[in-house]
Amino acid sequence: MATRIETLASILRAAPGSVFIQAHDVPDPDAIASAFGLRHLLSSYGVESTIVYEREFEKIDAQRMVELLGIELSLASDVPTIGPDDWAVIIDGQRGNANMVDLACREVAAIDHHALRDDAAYRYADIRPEVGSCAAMIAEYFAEAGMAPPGLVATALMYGIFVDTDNLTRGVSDLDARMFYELRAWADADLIRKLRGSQITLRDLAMYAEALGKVETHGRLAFLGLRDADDSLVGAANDLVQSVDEVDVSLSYSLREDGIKLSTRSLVEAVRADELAKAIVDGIGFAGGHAHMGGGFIPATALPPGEPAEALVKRRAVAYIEGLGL
Ligand SMILES: [Mn+2]
Repeated sequence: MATRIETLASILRAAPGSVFIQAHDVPDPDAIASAFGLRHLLSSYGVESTIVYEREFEKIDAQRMVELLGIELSLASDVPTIGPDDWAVIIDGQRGNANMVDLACREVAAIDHHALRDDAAYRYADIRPEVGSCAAMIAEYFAEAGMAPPGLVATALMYGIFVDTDNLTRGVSDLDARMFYELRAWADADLIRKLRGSQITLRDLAMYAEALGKVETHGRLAFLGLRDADDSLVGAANDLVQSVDEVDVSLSYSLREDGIKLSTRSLVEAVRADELAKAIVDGIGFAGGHAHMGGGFIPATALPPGEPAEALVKRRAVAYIEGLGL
């Protein structure tokens, strides 16, 4: 039986134009690592590809990862040749997601670990919502093909697993754990340690310091309000709130000119983080995620007049939690 990478490569060989690997907008370490690994795999099977993404990464570890591991990737807007003859593999996301810009090429394949969208069809789809990281799926492609990943690829994949599973504590599947273990043989532990040492910048730290003093709680639900924080910082700050002993479910949000960005986390089975995010944005925004982590956005233009945005998201979060009988 053909391995996954053989199947994908044989489909892509028929591309009339170039092959692109598209990571989601504002790519995170898992998306970057997965694209990096897939590019190497495809190249070994005679398919050359270019990694593209939309909207620059925000967190410093993603930027350091690209620099330290020598990962080549381009902003889609810097690749003006993308056209209908080109084919793309979407990685760590799916066509139609709010964080996946629609490029001019044809999206023929998707490799992802988020919930399956039923509105897209591909020639090749490997979508496994039960896996904690896309990087573990790509690591498995190497294992299945009997290939040892190059050291830098293994390092990237290991870091991707690390970040998406919050240090192997969130949504970890057997595959994540097994691949993490296998990658240890080739990954560079010093580089992983360096990346761990570049989580936030001094500017981020100042923003955290200000916001953390103002965390509010409602029972075991906590709120953290930020101003003009970018998407990844909202999530990272929320992880910190989630680590507080008295907090089971946390909502962090950032008020921005274009709207309000949300991040949700849950430690308890009774509350799904993605459902909480969807309940907050219901009818006025979009949201998604997993059982333990979610996110969403309400555009400023959709915010109903008469109620401050902060009050609205808190009120809706409390109503949702209370509606669950908690
Ligand atoms: Mn991911």
